Amino acid sequence: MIARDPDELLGEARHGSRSALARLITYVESGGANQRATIARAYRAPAPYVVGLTGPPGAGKSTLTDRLLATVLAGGTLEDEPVDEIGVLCVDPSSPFTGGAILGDRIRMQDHATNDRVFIRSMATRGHLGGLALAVPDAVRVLGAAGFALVFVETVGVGQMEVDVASAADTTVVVTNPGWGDAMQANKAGLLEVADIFVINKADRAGLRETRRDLEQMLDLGTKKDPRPPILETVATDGSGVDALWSAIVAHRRLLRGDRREEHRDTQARAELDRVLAVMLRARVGELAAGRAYAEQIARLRAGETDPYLAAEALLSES
Ligand SMILES: Nc1nc2c(ncn2[C@@H]2O[C@H](COP(=O)(O)OP(=O)(O)O)[C@@H](O)[C@H]2O)c(=O)[nH]1
Ligand SMILES: [Mg+2]
Repeated sequence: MIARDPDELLGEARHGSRSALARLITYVESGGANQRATIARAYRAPAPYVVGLTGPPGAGKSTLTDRLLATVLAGGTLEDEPVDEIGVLCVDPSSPFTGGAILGDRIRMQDHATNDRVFIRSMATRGHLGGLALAVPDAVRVLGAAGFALVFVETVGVGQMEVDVASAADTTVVVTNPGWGDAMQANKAGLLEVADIFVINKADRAGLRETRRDLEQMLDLGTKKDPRPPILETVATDGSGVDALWSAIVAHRRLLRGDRREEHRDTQARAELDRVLAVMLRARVGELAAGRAYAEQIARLRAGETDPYLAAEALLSES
């Protein structure tokens, strides 16, 4: 029987218990007293270094992650720090059955899913107020508290979620494929906001040059990132370009741990607080909407006696 107390579980997780670690992540996903106790401990431990891989379904994120795992496991260090254990969190809302997502990712990551230095977990994306995968940043911190120095987060890029998840990542890799110029144009603002590194995976396919040109153009016109995100080419299925990708990731990390250290910590702390504030405020809206004062304001709006701005101010000032 596993201990249920978060402190005890964390102690066990630090000593390598995967079931304790899995239980703690379930706590941060599911709410309640254990969630808060787990989170309270997790955020007091140093955060791991987080590499986010985001992109559409089928872009090759899992295959790339698997290759990157192999690279890190073979090297064993993250420049200055040894990497004993690596976490992988997968967020795939396009899969209606979490079970299916787990199975799919496990099959793709078969080489490493059974490696005892790798912990792979599929995160639920539903059940949180508006916040898809809200628990991902918290789960990342649980992994950090359990002693993981490096975590990969794989997420399907869809609008706000990719931005949310990127805010939990130190280095965000946007994975595209040849022929996706139009799809990228449609989501240009989101991509430019999150990408530290672009990867054109499936570089063995036609349309590589056009896609690179489209990406370069997009960066020419719109990037605010400094340094400009590099555009790399990979073939995840045979490993081509993966070492160069890892080098680019490490170079970005070096920047964050060096000159940008304070700025990066500030940005991350703000992202963490804003994320939780937004959720709490949304919950507050729900509470207000269930109240009597809200029903009164609705009646007044229907009767043409007020406007939504006045009504909202009235509700907020009463609460
Ligand atoms: N031709 C080619 N196929 C790839 C490459 N990378 C991944 N794939 C295939 O694309 C499919 C989707 O890959 P997967 O890693 O599951 O994508 P994800 O949904 O982004 O995680 C799989 O069948 C992979 O074998 C690549 O570089 N070239
Ligand atoms: Mg995948």
